[in-house]
Order: sequence, then structure tokens, then C-alpha cells
Amino acid sequence: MISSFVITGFLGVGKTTMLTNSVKQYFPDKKIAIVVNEFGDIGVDSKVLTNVYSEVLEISEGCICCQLAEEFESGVSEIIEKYDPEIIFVETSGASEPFPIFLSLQNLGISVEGVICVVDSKNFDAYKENSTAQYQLGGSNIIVMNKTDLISDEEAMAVEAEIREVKEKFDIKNTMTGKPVFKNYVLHRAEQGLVNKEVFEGIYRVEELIELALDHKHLDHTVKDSLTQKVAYFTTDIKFQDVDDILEKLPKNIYRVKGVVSVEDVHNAIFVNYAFGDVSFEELPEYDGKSLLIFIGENIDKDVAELCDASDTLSLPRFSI
Ligand SMILES: Nc1nc2c(ncn2[C@@H]2O[C@H](COP(=O)(O)OP(=O)(O)OP(=O)(O)O)[C@@H](O)[C@H]2O)c(=O)[nH]1
Ligand SMILES: [Mg+2]
Repeated sequence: MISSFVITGFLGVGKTTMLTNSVKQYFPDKKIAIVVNEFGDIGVDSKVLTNVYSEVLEISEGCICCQLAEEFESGVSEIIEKYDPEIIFVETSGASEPFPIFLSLQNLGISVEGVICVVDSKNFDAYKENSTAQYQLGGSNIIVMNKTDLISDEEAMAVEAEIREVKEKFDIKNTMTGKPVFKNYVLHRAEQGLVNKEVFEGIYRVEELIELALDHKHLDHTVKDSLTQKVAYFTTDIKFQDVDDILEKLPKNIYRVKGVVSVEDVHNAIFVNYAFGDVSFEELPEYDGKSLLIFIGENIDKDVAELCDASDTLSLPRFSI
């Protein structure tokens, strides 16, 4: 039987980082397929992940939990037929709930070994009221407190207590019996997505799904949280500094920026990865597409338009999402 893990967690918490750092390291001899879904219709994670894994399936439009169950299931079936993987890892979009994906995998006869919710320990306070984030914690049985390098031990203890509180409050229940779907959960700490191997060893196998909550009601979270994204393209040649300047001017409600840009002063294209004020850059040797930045946050349309007006290089397409 094929095993799988679902990796969930809010925008920019470190899901892809976990896939590139931990998973690759712990399963060198296994055939691994990655399914990645990104918020919005332009995916950049898959470009990063294809540098590491040979089989990456990108489910790119919308969010898998809302509209794409069919596309998800047929995509996964295809990857199984073509590649015959031993383990499938599904990275859900930061804006989707894990439970419907869990159900889809079960539908396909794939064993779900765990639903891992990655948490940004430094920024948990900034997003813990978000209903999607709460359902992501509630719908998982392994919690990984990532980015612990950015906080002290005392802060980590405080965040852990907050996480447990949210987890317990939003723990997903069987709607028929009122009992939690997962019997228990475990919490690990990590830096750069590097977790202990036991997280993946199936020892926390989802033993007992008491009874699937068939009438699980989907939360219309994208509307409720007003999470939106805007894609802006670079219209002229730019320097590395231009990208930095744009990121410095971001208002607080834009908390996630991803993109790929070619700049004059660096040989390879650069993958830009910004989350809650922190930014990292990575070279992407294979990329020769357009230079773009994807802005994600709450009610951001006006802010992105202003950023584009203030910058000589950025512009929104006439029909933007
Ligand atoms: N300091 C620090 N930065 C981290 C850590 N883990 C990830 N990051 C950084 O956080 C940013 C977001 O990481 P990703 O792995 O892309 O996050 P993600 O959850 O896949 O993001 P989405 O798919 O967009 O929701 C990147 O700039 C990473 O380099 C960590 O443990 N410590
Ligand atoms: Mg990602």
C-alpha cells in the first residue's frame, strides 16, 4: 500500500522547506512523489521542488480543498500509474484545510500516515486568529513548531501553550459522534523544517479514524478571511536592489510574497521567498520565464496597486486575479 503524508500550515510557515530539508534526507532510497498545491494559479514552489525531486505534480489553480478534489484525485492516480511511488507527500496551499485532502487520499486507497501542521513559531501570534490556520491545526495529528531559531526558549514555551490551546479548541470532531477524529497528536520543534525522523516513521499512524465525518462542512475560508493574491510582473530590466526596495515598502497586511525574478546583476534567476517580514533568496538555474512577484494577504488589492505605482518596474496585468 502506498503511504502518504499531508503537510499543511499557514502561508509561509516552512512547508516547502521541510520537504526540501527533512524529507529528502530521511528517504534517500524511497521513491517519493510530491504533490504541491499553491494559493492562486501561479506556482513557484514546484519550481523549487523540481530541483530536489524528480516527480513533482503541481495542482495549481484555486485550492485543492475547495474546488479541486477531482483534479487532485486524477492527478494523484496519474502520478501513481506513471511513477509507482512508495510515499506521496502532499503540500497543501497555506490557505486550504487538510481534511478534504485526507479524505481524497483515503478514497484512492492510499494510507495517510500523518497530517503534519507546520507552525511559524515566530509569527504564530500574527495569524493564530485566522480561521483557516485554526482549522489546519485542528485537522492535523502532528504539529511541527518551525522557525524556533528565531525565538527564545521562553517564547517557545509560550507559543507551544498557545498552539495547544488552539489545537484543542479546533480539534476536528466526527459530526455524528462528537468524538475527535484523531485520537491524539504530537508536537515537535524544528529549525529550517528539520524534524526528527520519527515524525515520518508512521509510529503516529492515523490508527483510528473513528468514522469519517462524511458531512464535514467545508469552511468558506478564503471569503471569510479575505485572503487574496495579486500577481505583478516586472516590465523593465531590474537590479537585485529593486526587489529589496519593493519588499521594504510592503504594508503589514501583505504577509506573503513569492516570486521568481531575473536580475541584471545575478547570473541565475532568483526565487524570492518572503513571509511576515523575513526574506530569503535562492538561485533557480533552470528558470527562463517571466519575472514576477505574487503578493498574498488580506484585502491587498489597493496596496499592491500602490506598490506598483510607486515602483518604476512593477505592473499589474490588465486582468489580474
Ligand atoms: N529563520 C527561519 N526561516 C525559515 C525556517 N523555515 C523556513 N524559513 C523561511 O521561511 C520562508 C517560507 O518558507 P517556505 O518553506 O517557502 O514556506 P511554505 O509554508 O512552503 O509557504 P507557502 O507554500 O507559500 O504557504 C522562506 O524564506 C524560508 O527560508 C526556519 O526554521 N527558520
Ligand atoms: Mg510552499
